[in-house]
Amino acid sequence: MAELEGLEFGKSDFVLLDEVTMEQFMDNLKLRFEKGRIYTFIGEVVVSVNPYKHLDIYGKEVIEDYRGRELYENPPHLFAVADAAYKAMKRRAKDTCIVISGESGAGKTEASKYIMQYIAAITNPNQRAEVESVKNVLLKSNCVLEAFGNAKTNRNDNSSRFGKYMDINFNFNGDPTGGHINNYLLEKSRVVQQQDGERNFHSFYQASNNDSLCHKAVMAALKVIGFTTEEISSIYKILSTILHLGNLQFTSDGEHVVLVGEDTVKHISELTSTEPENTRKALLYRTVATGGGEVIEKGHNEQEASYGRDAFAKALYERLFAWIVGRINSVIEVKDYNPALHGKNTVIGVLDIYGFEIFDNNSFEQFCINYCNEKLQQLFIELILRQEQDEYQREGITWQHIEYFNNQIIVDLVEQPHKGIISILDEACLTAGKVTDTVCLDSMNKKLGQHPHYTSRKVKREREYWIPIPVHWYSVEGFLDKNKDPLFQDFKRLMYNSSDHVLKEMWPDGKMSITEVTKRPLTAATLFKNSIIALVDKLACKEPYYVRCIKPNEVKSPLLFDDGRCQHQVAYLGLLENVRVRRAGFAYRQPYARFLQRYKMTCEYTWPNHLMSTDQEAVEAIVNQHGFEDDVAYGHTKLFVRTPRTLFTLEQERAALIPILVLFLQKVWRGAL
Ligand code: AD9
Ligand code: MG
Repeated sequence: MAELEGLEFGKSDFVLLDEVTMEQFMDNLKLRFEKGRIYTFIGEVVVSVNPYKHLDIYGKEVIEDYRGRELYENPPHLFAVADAAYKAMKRRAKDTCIVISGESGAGKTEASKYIMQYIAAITNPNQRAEVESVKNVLLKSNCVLEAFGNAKTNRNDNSSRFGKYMDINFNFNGDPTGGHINNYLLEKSRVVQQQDGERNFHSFYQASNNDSLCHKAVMAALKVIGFTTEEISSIYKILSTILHLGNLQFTSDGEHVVLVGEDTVKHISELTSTEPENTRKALLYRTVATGGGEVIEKGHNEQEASYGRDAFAKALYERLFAWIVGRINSVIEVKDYNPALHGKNTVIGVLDIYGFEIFDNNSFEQFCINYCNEKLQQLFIELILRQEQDEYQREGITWQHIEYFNNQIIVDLVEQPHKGIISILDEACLTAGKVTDTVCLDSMNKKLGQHPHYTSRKVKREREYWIPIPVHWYSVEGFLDKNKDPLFQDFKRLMYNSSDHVLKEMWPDGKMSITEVTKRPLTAATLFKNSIIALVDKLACKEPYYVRCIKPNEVKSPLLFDDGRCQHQVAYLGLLENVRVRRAGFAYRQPYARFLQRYKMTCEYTWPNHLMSTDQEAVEAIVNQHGFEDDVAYGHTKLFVRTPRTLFTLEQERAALIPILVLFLQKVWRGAL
């Protein structure tokens, strides 16, 4: 139980609420936010509310307060969770992961950075150069990934437009030896189109110099990580290429499509180290194989040419981003690790992934993001329950299963082979001929109409919406195209034939000739699904720690706690459920020795020392003296306490006794007794 905070700051653990109701939960959350206490526990989970102002709670002294301490010894904090994950990894050689979730602007990325800073600060006490260099690269990678993967949106000035999972590897000393970053679904559509008030990725503004301070920081970070001058130059040439593509227009001379601005093409071919004629051709024609195996060049119409240009720009950026991640990985990847020589290599994973996104008009991206959140929510429920059950079993305690909504049914609705939404979508994408979004919707209606969590409706402007998950509506408009995500092979070939080695490296599939390109690439939804399934598998085999972030208001104010918005988040994050699960069994558990150490002063048989043969017997004496017999269970190594009130009473008694004991000890020291 977190202490060192007075009751005026509310309950530092939601498990201590008198009753688990939404009202009490919200009152406590609000009170703590208003008092500047942005973190609150639910057992080992940290609930965090974005303060939208600088708080002096991340400095060196605070780090020292949390270093190596138990979760309940300090007020709730990200550092407490980071330390718990680190301790589990170091002491028990457990792979752990910290899953940070919450909606856009809730503070996930900031939290992940504080966690990484904490881990960096508490490791490598001997300042070994090679470990320092690994730490430096890990920390600097944030700056680069934010420049290329983040953008200003209407919800967050520094919104991550990709999901990030970073593994940090440790040696047996508990020092970082390397890491690996996985990135998920970069929102590449932003490259060609942004909503009003939003911006493109930060990198574009840094490159064109209205963000020169950030640009310097990114350049410095790139160099620290080890990007060569040639590589950095290629990166910025690609950014310029994309900007030029944005200026490229097409018109028609009545018969053919023509390019407006041959100069732009010249620039593009210079920047990409390609032949201008080939660039022109790739923009205006596509090579197709006829049924008879003949290869012909087919001219685009205006619409196709614009579509091709945009798809090319998006793909250039997506591949650039993936290449940067890969390049960072090549630097931080653990090499030459010999477990026989160096001991077990353990891992802490940190997941900073987009939370549920519900806009007025939700599209394919939101569908993917929300599916990912359903998967993570599934894992959360499963792991939290599984962890509880495992512990009760290990300790020989009888466990009463509690009811909770298992969202597996929703996950299945989306991902099941043959029957799920993604399968139906893929099927429509593979069908020859003109299958429209609405035809695909009809097919879903037919196959999923009876599903309790699926419904669709037609709304004005003849747009169709469907709903796989209650309260989430998606417009099917553009689904098929975004799922197919086509890019003409001509662009791939053009890039593969570039004499810029870095650029060429990003387009290995350009090697194939048109007649070889027969196998259909996997669709965007299937690729995403596969990557999320792999992610969940990775997380599931680790000991999980959770940070649940809440956004207090829509206007980035440090003063406003918007009750409705906050309650909504508490509900969909399943936080009340979390408290109930935690309380339904035994809210607290402590090893006998630790319990005894803390509360021995509250019992005459144990203070100052006990004469019993085991710590467990001494703990039983404390419990019996207070009449808490019905509220506890004795495990093999730990005492389990059902209701928070029991521990609360002991804490209060202890707090009342401390001043008396201090007086007593002072007298002893002064020789007065
Ligand atoms: V998104 O899904 O990537 O759009 P995040 O990552 O959840 O979102 P982020 O961490 O970027 O949100 O936080 C948004 C902004 O809130 C930051 O840029 C800070 O200005 C502010 N913030 C978040 N956490 C803190 C904090 N602990 N202290 C002070 C904070 N400010
Ligand atoms: Mg973020």
